[in-house]
Amino acid sequence: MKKILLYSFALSFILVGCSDNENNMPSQQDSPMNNGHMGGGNDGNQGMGGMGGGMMGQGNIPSLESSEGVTELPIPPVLEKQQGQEFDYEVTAQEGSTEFFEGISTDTFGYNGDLLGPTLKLEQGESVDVKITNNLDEPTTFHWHGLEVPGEIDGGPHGEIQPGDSRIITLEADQPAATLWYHPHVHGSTAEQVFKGLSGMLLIDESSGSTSELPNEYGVDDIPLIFQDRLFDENKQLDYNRLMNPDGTLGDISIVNGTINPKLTVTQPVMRFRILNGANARNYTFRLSNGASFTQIASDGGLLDEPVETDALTLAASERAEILIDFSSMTDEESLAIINDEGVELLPFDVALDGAPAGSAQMWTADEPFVSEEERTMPVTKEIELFGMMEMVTINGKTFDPDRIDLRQQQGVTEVWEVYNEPDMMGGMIHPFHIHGTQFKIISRDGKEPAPNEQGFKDSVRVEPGERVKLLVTFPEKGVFVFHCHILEHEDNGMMGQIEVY
Ligand SMILES: [Cu+2]
Repeated sequence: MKKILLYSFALSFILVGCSDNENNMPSQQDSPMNNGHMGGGNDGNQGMGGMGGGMMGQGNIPSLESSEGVTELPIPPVLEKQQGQEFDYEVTAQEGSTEFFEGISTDTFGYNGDLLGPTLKLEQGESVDVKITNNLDEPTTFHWHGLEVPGEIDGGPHGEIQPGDSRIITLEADQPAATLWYHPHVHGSTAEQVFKGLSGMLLIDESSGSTSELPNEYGVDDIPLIFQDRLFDENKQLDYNRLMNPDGTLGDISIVNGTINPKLTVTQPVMRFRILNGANARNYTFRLSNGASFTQIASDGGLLDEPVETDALTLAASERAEILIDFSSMTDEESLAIINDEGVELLPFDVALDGAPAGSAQMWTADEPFVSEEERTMPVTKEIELFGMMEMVTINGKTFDPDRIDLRQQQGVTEVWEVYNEPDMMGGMIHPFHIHGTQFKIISRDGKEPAPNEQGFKDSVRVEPGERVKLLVTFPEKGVFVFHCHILEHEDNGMMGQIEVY
């Protein structure tokens, strides 16, 4: 994936269009992103249709409400390095309470706090010792989603930490700079623990010697955005067992970085956003409220082979993307927001550039295809069939058994996986397929080259009903890893298998 630095150019995407809130529906015109296989992930298209009736899974997708823009977006703090300890960082899962609604306390879970977790920042090539502690009343695990670590410390279902217990593990950031995250993965309770608030960002920074000119001042022009939807009961509690949907729990309340009704004050002309779809199940298609385009620069596992200019970005649960938005031509009077496909304002911006210099960011291009001819023509050696809905979900006809190894693959040896989403009589639904312990390449979707914004490393991939996706998979570390659907309720219902890397 050799990059040629092309030139430093001012992002000149024109921020035109209506600035008045009543006319901010997204443009309906097709963009390259929205053609073909990219089009199925719309918020309103969770399944493939034909799933009518309230009891039938996600047939009724609750609309989110627009942010009223009252609370400045909180930025998760960067986790500070410990001094004089036998470990560098400490991450503790704990109970807490959060005031989502004024004057009302909601019981939540968090890492080192009441909700979500601090951002763990590792430098490329760095190795750190992390003390993980479970202060919950139930077992949990600490999964480093997207980090290529040995199975033993991956924090999958075998990595349970019992209540009150701790463990020190060594995490090595031996992979490209990327936006990753961490969350629990205890079998049968992952969905509930994430729903209650356990998620945090894990960033791999470029090594300090790098010459990247991308915005990288955390919290200033480099902003993590964790998008989630939540369903509250009449007492404004996250009573998971009452509220959950076995086909993927969807909420009507949008939270960004754990906050309802957020807004973000923008002070820099070019902003980098690290977007995580941290929902249990909801698919998001992000747009700008004025229909302007933005630049996607990274996928799950790092920078794209080439940046992609687009006006829509679809992410299924657990997928990430990094984008640049150029605010430099905006006036203080114009309004702008990140919206979803229904025009719901998820994150309004308050632009206050105050004479900041014109924006620029260094772009690059690739001098060879992301997937080589040799890689593209390799034979399929692993076949995965995703099937079902609700409690009846399977991979290759089976549900998860922690004592069964489903597949084996040799460390460092690349194989082609073909993932097929078998439709059912209801049509089927999108399953976001995630493999632990690897950043893979998407070779093709139904034989066709993936969209430019999927020509970068991935650890999760949306698979549409009836679609066959070919992946180029290499495991750099040994151990037992799981692969599963990242609709967390499907995962808890057993839509998961195990691979032993030897
Ligand atoms: Cu699924």
